[in-house]
Amino acid sequence: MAGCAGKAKKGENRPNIIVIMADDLGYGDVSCYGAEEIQTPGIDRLAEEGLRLTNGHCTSATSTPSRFAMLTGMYPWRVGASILPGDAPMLIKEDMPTFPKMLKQAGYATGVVGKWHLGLGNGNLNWNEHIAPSPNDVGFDYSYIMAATNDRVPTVYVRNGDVVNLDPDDPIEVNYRMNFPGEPTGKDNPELLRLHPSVGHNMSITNGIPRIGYMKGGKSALWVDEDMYSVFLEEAKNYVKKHKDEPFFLYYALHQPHVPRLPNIMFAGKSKLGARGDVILEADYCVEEFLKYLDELKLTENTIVIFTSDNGPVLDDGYKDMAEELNGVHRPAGPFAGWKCSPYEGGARIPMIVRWPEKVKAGTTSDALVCQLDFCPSFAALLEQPYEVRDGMNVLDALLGVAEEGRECLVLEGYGIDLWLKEGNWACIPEYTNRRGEVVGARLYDLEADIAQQYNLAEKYPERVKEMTEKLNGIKGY
Ligand code: NG6
Ligand code: CA
Repeated sequence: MAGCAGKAKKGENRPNIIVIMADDLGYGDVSCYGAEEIQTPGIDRLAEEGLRLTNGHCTSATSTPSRFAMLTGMYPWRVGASILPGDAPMLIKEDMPTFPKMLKQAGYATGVVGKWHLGLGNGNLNWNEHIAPSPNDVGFDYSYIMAATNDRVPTVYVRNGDVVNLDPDDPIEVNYRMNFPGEPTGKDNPELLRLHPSVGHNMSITNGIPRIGYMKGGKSALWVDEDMYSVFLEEAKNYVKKHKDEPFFLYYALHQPHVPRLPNIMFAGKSKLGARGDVILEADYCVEEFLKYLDELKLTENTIVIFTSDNGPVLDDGYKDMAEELNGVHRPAGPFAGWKCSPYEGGARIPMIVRWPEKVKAGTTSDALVCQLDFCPSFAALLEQPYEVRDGMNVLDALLGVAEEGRECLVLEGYGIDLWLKEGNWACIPEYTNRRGEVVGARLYDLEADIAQQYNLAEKYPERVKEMTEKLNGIKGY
């Protein structure tokens, strides 16, 4: 494969860089990764025109930690990252090196559209005033985001640190501990709901959907879930249009297929898999339309588009949306064991496709071990930008399909600080003490012989468990 990529010189060739990140999309949810029950032609187009990585990882089996790692190049458990509420303070410190800051230094315009989930403000957030820090204080020139997740309040968009369409006479209040007097909740007012929770999700109600957290006011600013796909798609398109004549970076963070799964009428009922399948079709449509728009603007050739997901899939994630009942024989995590939140391949091995027509050979695949953690150091190398490497590595050649090898090892994370190590063919989850104080024995899997992680070989190979545990502890401690 040598010869299909070369290093760009500073200032000579600065390709646009776009990271499209889906939310909770599994390895097996995409037809170019083997899904048969659902077709994703938009995402498949990227694979046909680029490199499909089959051993690509997010660092973690949940959103906040994975996104933190992608944007900082640092393992998220170093800062104790975990799923954040909608009113959490900004997790990325203003003095931390970030992917967008590195690109700004290289002369790029930088924007983020979609799900943020990395905190805003410094605590005691007032949603009615300008919010800082926001993404604009950690490297993005432009941001159009939802603060956390689509199941968490406040259910409003925030543009460059200001709530969009807010009426000053109807201020927003948010509280994650207690309700505001007189405000209905999913728990007390099930008659107001059009989608019921299966677990949690019983606090404030927006658009007939109960959420996590309490919120009051801001009526004119509330989002409409069924329109979110188009709001973010139009924002993403406008961003590239505005910056088409200069190098730009866009982090386009899709909200699908995270709960609540509320497809637009264009997609409702269009998959065999119920609402979860429908919103995967919706996400795929967004990718397809967005790629067509890059064609229209003649940006396709010199733009690196990476498509990926923030963690593995889940069926029932807290709403009675029939995802389990209608799943049939579909395998959202593909051949892997585990799901979102679990310390197995299915939690953190996700789709990862790199398209760059100028440099990456079309229709290729690679099983090099790579991680979203590596995006920043790798592109810093491409652009010859100084970058203080912490945990991410320069695996540029693997990301471009020039080298067959990526990393030798990678630390991954389930839910909470539940770390495991992947090294070559081996996955090791060291012995640990769970929240109930019980000791859970070590687990060791040979991924080459046992991709579904069915056979725990820890007792058979205690030396390997010991070595891998020490290695993991060493990485934790450095
Ligand atoms: C969990 C929520 C889940 C989802 C997840 C975050 C409950 C019972 N579960 O706490 O629905 O919101 O957080 O998902 O509330 S993530 O993809 O953003 O990490
Ligand atoms: Ca997620």
